[in-house]
Amino acid sequence: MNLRTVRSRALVAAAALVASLGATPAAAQAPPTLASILAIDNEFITDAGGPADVTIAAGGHVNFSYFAGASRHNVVFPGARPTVCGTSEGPPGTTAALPTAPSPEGWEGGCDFDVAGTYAFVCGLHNTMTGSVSVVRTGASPPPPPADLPVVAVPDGEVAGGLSVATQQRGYRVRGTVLVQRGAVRLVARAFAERRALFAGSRSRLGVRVGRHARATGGGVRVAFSAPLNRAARAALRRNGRLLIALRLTITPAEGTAYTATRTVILRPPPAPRRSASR
Ligand SMILES: [Cu+2]
Repeated sequence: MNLRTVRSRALVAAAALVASLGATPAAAQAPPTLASILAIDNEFITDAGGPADVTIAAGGHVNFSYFAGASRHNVVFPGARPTVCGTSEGPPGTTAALPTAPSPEGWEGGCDFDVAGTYAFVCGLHNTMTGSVSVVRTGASPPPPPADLPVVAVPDGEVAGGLSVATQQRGYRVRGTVLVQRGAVRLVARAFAERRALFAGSRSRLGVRVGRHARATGGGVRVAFSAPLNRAARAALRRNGRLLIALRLTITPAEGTAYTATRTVILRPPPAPRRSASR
């Protein structure tokens, strides 16, 4: 396939992403929490077709993909490294890993960036293929912590347990509660949806992160979490009337092994405000 075809395919995909995610925010607005970088032969571009230098808010996520081409590419961070990349953050059954070696077309993955800074990346095969992710701390105050319920016990030897997530939920957030052992320091809830549910024309079942809630916790309590959906997921929910979410919860203790659990949630839009009062 020639370069022109590759580029036009990439740009069509990019246009779909942009359309779904909404316009690029003006300079005065808060940076986005999601960006996409596409590898084509042989350069990185943004989903809008520009140079692959993106700015996101701390805690944000960048998707990397190589949809179509005749070469091999990957993404290497020679300096500062993202907080986490790859399959460990995807729903079960997906293969959203960044390839460690330059790889042929058809891969897709992503990374979370929790720490402010500049993250340069380069293709492992083509040193002229470069880009960067600038991660900025936003002035926005974190969401108010949900009220903690009374102290409870967690199963012996476990960081957390008693995860409670309703299978069917309404609204633009994914909610749940979990018992957290004293000493646990960080809870991160991530919501994923299939790309095909989000973007018109996509048949990909790869998971795209559509929501996230991170909070510190001293543990010893039942802790609530509530991950708000991003714009693309809210639009998909309105459009389709339902959205299948894979909720992945990670609780990292001060020491020892992190607790992870995944639950599937069927989200429906919030009740219409002018519905009949009979309940
Ligand atoms: Cu390359």
